[in-house]
Amino acid sequence: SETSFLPSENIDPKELADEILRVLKYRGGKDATVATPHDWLTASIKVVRDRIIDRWVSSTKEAYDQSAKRVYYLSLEFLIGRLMRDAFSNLGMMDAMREALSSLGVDFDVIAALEPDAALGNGGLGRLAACFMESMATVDVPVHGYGIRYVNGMFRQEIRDGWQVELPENWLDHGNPWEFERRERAFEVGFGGSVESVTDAQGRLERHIWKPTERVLAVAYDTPVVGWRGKRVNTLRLWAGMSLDPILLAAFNAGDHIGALRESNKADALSRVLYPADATPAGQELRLRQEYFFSTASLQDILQRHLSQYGDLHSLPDKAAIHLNDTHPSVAVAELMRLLLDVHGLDFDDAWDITKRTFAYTNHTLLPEALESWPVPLFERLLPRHMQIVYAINAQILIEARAKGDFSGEQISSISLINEGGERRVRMGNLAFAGSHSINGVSALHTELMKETVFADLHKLYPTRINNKTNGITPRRWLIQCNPGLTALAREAIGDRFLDDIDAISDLDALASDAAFREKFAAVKRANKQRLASLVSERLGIRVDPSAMFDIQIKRIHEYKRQLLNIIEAVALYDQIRSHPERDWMPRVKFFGGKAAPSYHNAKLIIKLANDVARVVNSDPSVRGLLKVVFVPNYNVSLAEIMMPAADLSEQISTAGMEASGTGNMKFALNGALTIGTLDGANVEMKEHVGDDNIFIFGLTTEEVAQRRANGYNPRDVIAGSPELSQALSAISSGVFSPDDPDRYRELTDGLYQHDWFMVAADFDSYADTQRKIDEVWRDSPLWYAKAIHNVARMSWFSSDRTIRQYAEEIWNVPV
Ligand code: DL6
Repeated sequence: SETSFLPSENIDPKELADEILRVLKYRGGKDATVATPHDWLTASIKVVRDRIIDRWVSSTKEAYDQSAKRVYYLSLEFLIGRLMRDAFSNLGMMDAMREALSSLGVDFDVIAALEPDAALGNGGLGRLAACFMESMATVDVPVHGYGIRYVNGMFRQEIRDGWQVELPENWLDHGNPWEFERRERAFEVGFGGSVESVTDAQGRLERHIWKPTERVLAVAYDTPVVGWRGKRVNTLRLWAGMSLDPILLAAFNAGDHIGALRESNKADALSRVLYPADATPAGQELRLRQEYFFSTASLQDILQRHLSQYGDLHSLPDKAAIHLNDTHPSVAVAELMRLLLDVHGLDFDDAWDITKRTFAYTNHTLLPEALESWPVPLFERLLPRHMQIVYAINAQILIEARAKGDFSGEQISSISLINEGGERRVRMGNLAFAGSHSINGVSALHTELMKETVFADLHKLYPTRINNKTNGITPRRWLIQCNPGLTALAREAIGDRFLDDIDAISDLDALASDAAFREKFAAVKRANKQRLASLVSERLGIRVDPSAMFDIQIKRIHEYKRQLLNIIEAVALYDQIRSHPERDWMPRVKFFGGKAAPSYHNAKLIIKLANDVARVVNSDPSVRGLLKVVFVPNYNVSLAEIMMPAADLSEQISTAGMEASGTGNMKFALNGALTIGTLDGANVEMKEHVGDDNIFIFGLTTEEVAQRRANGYNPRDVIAGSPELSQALSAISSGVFSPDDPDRYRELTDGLYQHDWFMVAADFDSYADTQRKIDEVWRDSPLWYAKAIHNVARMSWFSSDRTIRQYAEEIWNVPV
């Protein structure tokens, strides 16, 4: 009923409480006296889910009835986090639900904290996919998200003796009340085998038939995704692997009980674990299998839906926009070609035209090590027909390039889908580019760099394809829901319009000069900091003072993101505070959080260093609490929801040219943190929006980084010229922070002296100077909060609603 979608004021908490009890009893088989907190959680989710289902059914029907063009968003990662709060908040039921539960003696916050994070992603790319799903439901774009239902998502990080330890995260242990298993929606997925050529009576080739030797099933699990005020509900369809023969009975009867489960185990493996690699290579056969598994299942599903509605595949590009989130699903280009050629009997030119008009691709990184490519022998063994198709596509694009006449041999080989230098490999980025009509970067700078670097030659061949779509974040999760204090303050000050149209948040700008408003704003920030301080005290036993500046760097641990620069600066500051006790230091807490890829040695060492520095600094009485360092373990979406609103200073300090966009930078600023950052990724555009005075930019630009590298950068000289840096590095390398193993960080510091690829030394002085300037602004709290308010007021352009509208209009050609 429509009344369910009115704001909470119109929902009677008493009726809601009765409904919860009914669900608990008839769908959970329990009554209130024996219900565990998990039972209450499940019942609460089912209550909101029921309301969502009504809209889900009507959204799906509406898209069908209107023959609307649908978007299909293929992503190997969806970093969703918790869903319950999102759903209640989007349906305006939060207050009523709190009251209803409390009348039953249940604390909403306690059960909400039990919901596991759906961590089906590594970092930025996966979280962007989750923000996009929410925004597409909000701005009314009909979409199916497609991915894998990993049983073990992102690992749980524990810190033992300062080191990262990875443990499996079993998010499905208590079942998943959000999802619907669709056994009837299952598709066969093949691997290996051979390709047969079928010829006609005259011996002319008619078609190819792929005869795989391995076959498994992909079974659909659907989760409804609800937009703001429940306007539209879309589907996230995740595939799970299932064996065609769950048990080999003959083997079992012959006593081979383990072997009897072989097929089943192989199928399970496809959707068992998320590869925990972010911007680091994950070159395992299983990974390629996962990529193909979810790509083919999604395409078969899409084609079946299209055929049942329209009966002909020539109209596919008019009715379906298939988006490739990074190269992970780019084998779909070859798979769509195979389905069109071999299964549906189209000719090559038609199939290729349909493919290019249907696909679009987003690139999320320029890091060479993260650009996927697969050894030709592996690709050929697992996907022999696709290998033939890749060669056929390659022939086509190389003919086009040669026909243009102005491509050198070197340029032709960089366009090729096959890297012939050394071990022959299939370049997945080139395949995605060749098979798409649109290729976008995720910030203005990144898009320009794509044109100049990795895709320079493909761009020359197809100059209209590359375009920019700067990332965004959903303001529902990243403001309204995670920062109820600021939301309430904004509603009181400027009314409710911003809830529906985030651009209206700009009305706050004028209040930056209003002392009374600034004080209220500061009080909200302080309460958010207090919440983080309590968490840190409970979980880590570290006491931090909420009146100190909370300086936060939370993101994946990677050398290019330069957590090391931040830690070295902490060491330098520690040294300064002890050497100059007479100075009026501004108290600071430096927070770190993030996971390292399990095989990334230096990243893990950086985590250990942060913890070693924290131990020494935090226990040194001569620091007098002026500096604290805290590494918060197991950074995930839920922790981000607590840390973003608590930040005063946001660290976005990557080596210029290396961070494609960033989205954490946007979340912090929207929650009133000031940014210290390089001119990298979306920081560049943030600076334009918030104004030069409201952001702290330091360090080398992209061009300067390139120049320094080209001119033979010598970090040793730079270090020698900076007494602060030299001292900090010698403290670290001589074991001041690792007395139990004095050489622990020698390798890390030697790397800085020898090559310093990420320009930590080159940017150090500029970074440290900027930090001291920031101290001076912090000292002037009216000035600080005025800047913070400007940040909140000027961030609306970074809403993923804006990003999605641009995708819809400029790439997918669907109305919004
Ligand atoms: O586009 C989302 C996000 C960007 O904001 C980050 O700058 C970028 O590092 C991240 N990339 C990845 C992919 N790594 N790979 N492949 O997460 O994408």
